[in-house]
Amino acid sequence: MRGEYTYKEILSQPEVWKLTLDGFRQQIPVFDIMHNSLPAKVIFTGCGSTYYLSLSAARLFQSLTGVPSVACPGSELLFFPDLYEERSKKTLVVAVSRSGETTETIRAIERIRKLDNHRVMVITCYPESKLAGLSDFLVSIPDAQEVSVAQTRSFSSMTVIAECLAGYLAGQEVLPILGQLPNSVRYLLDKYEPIAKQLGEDLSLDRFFFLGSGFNYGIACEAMLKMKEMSISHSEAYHMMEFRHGPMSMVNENALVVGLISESTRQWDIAVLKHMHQLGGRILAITEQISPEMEGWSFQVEINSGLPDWARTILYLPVLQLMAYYRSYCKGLDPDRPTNLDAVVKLNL
Ligand code: F1P
Repeated sequence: MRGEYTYKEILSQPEVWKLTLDGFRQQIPVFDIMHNSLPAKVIFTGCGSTYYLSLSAARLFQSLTGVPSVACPGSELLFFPDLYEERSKKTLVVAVSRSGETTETIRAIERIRKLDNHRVMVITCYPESKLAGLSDFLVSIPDAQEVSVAQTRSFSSMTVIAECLAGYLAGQEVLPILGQLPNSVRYLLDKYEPIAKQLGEDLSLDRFFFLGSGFNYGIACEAMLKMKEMSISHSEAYHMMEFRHGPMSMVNENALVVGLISESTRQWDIAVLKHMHQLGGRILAITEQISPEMEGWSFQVEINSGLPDWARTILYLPVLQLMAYYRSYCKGLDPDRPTNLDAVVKLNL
């Protein structure tokens, strides 16, 4: 059946995140090596979904540990290393890749390995992959592997690991905090599948905008990519406030504007979404707590996790994965097999 694997993989996230957290517990010695001597700089890198993951991970890592952290696509690190590398600084490069076989990421890491002062951590679902073989520190989550081409549970599980990494190295009580994620995602998938279906199957919508700031920007980008890959729809992602600086010209009654509301910028985020509603757009607000000011003009997903912004960020995504799945299916496409796309981009360079 079309989309069979994607659907199962999205719904399996509660169990797979649990296994991911168990795996983290077992791999704590890997992180302990770093605990006593944090790097002076961290570079997160990946391609496509795993670049977007890197964007959120870098924000998280810097915000929790205070260590300056940047994110870049594997190709940019390969072609323009001077923009990212500071050879005198003890640097940790975290390469993220579901497959561990993406050419640009591998090439970038092969270069990095020749540098003094640089260590490589790989986060992947394939411990036997070529990229894994290039790591000084390896964190693998085979339970999150997928049959589908578009990443869903692999992306979210690798994000959970990035949250664990940042939280643990920052001295947070990571497992009690992040241990709540599997139940929270189960609640969200159960409660909000009908909204995801309703909006996904609404073919009067012809453009999608995903807005999020800080930790949530990378997640907004990933939601945008799911909509594009699975359903071949016009889909864009922006930092929340950036949307007013031009892109809002595209808002009309056929637009869905999805706001990933952060608690720390809540009033600003709500103001942007209200404005987009006034311009005729339909609004989906994803928020920790619904407040009366959001009633009447938006669809709402209430996360209700009790978690801080940094720990909650991955919870914004699963309902949006379902929305992309339903739109794809409704358009007669196969969510498991996005147009023109393979699971790994391997280049003969
Ligand atoms: C990255 C990636 C995916 C994309 C497609 C091709 O792969 O670009 O984001 O959806 O499947 O590969 P990886 O390096 O994370 O395996």
